[in-house]
Amino acid sequence: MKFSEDFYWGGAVAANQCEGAWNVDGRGMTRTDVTTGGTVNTPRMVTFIDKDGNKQKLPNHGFKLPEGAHFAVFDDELYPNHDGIDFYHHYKEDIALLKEMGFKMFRLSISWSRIYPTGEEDKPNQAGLDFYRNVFTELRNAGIEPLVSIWHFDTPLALEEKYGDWLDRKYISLYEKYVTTIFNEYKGLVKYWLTFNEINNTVNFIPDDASDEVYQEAYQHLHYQFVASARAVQIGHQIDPENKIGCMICGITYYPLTSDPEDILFNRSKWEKGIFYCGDVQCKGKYPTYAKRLWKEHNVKLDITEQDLEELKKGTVDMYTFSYYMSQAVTTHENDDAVSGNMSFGVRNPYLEYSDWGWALDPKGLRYYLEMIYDRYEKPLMVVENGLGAYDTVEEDGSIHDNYRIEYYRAHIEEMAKAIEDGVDLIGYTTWGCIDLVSAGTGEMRKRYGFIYVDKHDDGSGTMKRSRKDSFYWYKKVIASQGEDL
Ligand code: P53
Repeated sequence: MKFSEDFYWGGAVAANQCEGAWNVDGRGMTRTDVTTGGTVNTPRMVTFIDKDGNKQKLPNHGFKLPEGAHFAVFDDELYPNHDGIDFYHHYKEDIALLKEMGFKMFRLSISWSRIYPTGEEDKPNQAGLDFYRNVFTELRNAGIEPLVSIWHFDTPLALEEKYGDWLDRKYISLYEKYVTTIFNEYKGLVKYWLTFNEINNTVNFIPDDASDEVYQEAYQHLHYQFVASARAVQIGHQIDPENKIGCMICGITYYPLTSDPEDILFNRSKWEKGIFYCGDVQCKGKYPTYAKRLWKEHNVKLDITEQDLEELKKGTVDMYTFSYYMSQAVTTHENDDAVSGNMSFGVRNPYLEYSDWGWALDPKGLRYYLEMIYDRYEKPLMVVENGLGAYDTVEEDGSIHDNYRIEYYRAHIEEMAKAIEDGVDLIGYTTWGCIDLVSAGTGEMRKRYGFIYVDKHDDGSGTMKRSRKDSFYWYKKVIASQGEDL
């Protein structure tokens, strides 16, 4: 038996991608509420009114609100996250389906702006607190352990408009207020927490030729989030010593395309900047040696106080969790074979196949990542996102034969089993989008990840009816056999 009896098999979603009910029960807005749908080739756009009162939109990736502008929702645009898959009103039915699959853990996030609509209220919004209490209670009754992301890209929009995107120290105390509220409120109901989803995206996805100003803001943004995360770990432990609080890193396994030493060094800088930088601070409690070199490369000067450094030391995480979808080959050489997808994901690796969205399918890269990271930190690990975004076809009788998804999961679970045999302390696996939901990158519904199909489409139509794909029955069997019957 490679996977222990208490291994957390499950799945994951995020509030803004599944809940819908964007303006219900006092919820405040967040960036996704002003972000349109896109496709694999066309970016999602953020809508706003500029300082002269004109309607404008700019690509979501790398977006920064221009001086004097205000975010705005336009009548003639479609915002897929407004309705999501209406988990807000379907959670009982959804949790019943997860229970049927035998889930041990369900990862979901709390929407900050349901609790503090503008981020600056003194008192939390009771309706928001009640909603999550009901969801967590429902999960507990189903025998499913909740794993809660405190922040999944959803800063209250009012804060972003006022203070920029984590560009003000004020965020640390506002986040502290929010986490104190939820740790107190859900004490005894929730034990596993993640402070910031894919915290490393901020630097990892900066284009290589970005300006020093872009780097300056990204590293400063991250510094405030590191301190906020460290404060949350300390507060969470004070409120309930049983709490287990983790970091969450977007795990991409980087490979050099050639053996040219320049490529080897370039690859190393991808790991340092993109992957290790955040994990090192959050797991080891201090900035790594190479941080100074990274900052120098872009003339970055950070607002860091002595007190901040103390907080980082005291607030190291209990576990390292990460998402894993793909590896990425990188090179310093001229190369026309860039992977076309909804983001730049390096150059084509001739040994791998790619998803319809240009993501490299690489289960071995998962084992490599697990073993490398475990050796570096020696903390319990969880894979909290993994999955294949794919087009599904509903047959006339309503069945969905998603064999490609089953194959993807089978291969990744096999590699996790090898890592466990090699001694890695892997404690859980929550697959991404176990229920179909709105894609973060493209805003599409047709990029589906689920075991559970949701009748919702990119033009906004659909009954929201849930149904079981073939992978539903397969995953049920995998969980029942503790990962033996693949
Ligand atoms: P979608 C990029 C690369 C790897 C993971 O992504 C990423 C992203 C951002 O799109 O995000 C995570 O929906 C994220 C989820 C997201 C999931 O991966 O673009 O934590 O919110 O849905 C899959 O296919």
